[in-house]
Amino acid sequence: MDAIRIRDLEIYCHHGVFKEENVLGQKFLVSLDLYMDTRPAGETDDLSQSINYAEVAHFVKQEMEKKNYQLIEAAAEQLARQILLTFSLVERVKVEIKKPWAPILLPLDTVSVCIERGWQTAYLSIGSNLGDREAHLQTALDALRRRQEIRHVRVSDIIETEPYGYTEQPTFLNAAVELQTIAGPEGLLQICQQIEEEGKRERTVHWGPRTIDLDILLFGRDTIQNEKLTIPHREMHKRRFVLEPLAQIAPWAMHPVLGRRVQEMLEDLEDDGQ
Ligand code: PH2
Ligand code: MG
Ligand code: MG
Repeated sequence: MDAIRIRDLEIYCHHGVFKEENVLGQKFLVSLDLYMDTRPAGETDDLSQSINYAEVAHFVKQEMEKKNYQLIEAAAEQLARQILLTFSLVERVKVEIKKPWAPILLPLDTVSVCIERGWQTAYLSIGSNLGDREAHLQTALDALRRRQEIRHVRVSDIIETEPYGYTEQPTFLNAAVELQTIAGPEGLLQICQQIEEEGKRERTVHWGPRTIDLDILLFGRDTIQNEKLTIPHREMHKRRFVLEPLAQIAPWAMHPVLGRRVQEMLEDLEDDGQ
């Protein structure tokens, strides 16, 4: 992808584990790769179609001076986040922070951390089958939209569905959601769980009735398998209540393990598939 790059921007500030570093300060060198589409600006020669690298450089200085971190990891994490939140044309950013004067009592050129962060497209399935179901869904959507680290929320129609799995429970309202986020998959899971808690969801019967349920279906093309998280969602390809609304907003989204598109997975479902 195209990029605007800044190399070794010199900033004097006070990050460090040692007290001397916090008191005296030292020189830091910041390098950025700002990944974005430069074609609109390239074709029009118009700065308003791009980001102003002078503005970015001054922004970096301000952010680096705002707070003293112990770790350059933390300084880099915050800087990447603030750049992505402030310069919306930047899709992804690589941040390297070097410390040429790191006080380790040995000669060195530089020590640095280098991280890459960006906006990723993710898909969720949301559902409710208790109380004012539509209000629960709207509350969850509002909560997603209010999060700084989420943007471009798009929602399918809300559909009424028969309970799948444990069938002795009321019917559901379900919808699919597309969003972009700078939270990682674990971060997005935390956001979903927090919204469920705010919706007073009680976890009693597994697959049982719930005021609000938010499940991550897809996260970019990531595949994740650990105790907390399975992405893609392990049952998504079997569930009509997931695929039908998802096909409405993202028919061509790919399942990275099965290699099937959403529309194809929906067509594959048996007629009795729920
Ligand atoms: N969620 C479940 C189990 N069964 N059935 C429908 N129709 N809709 C759901 O959202 C749903 C379900 C577990 O989360
Ligand atoms: Mg669920
Ligand atoms: Mg769930």
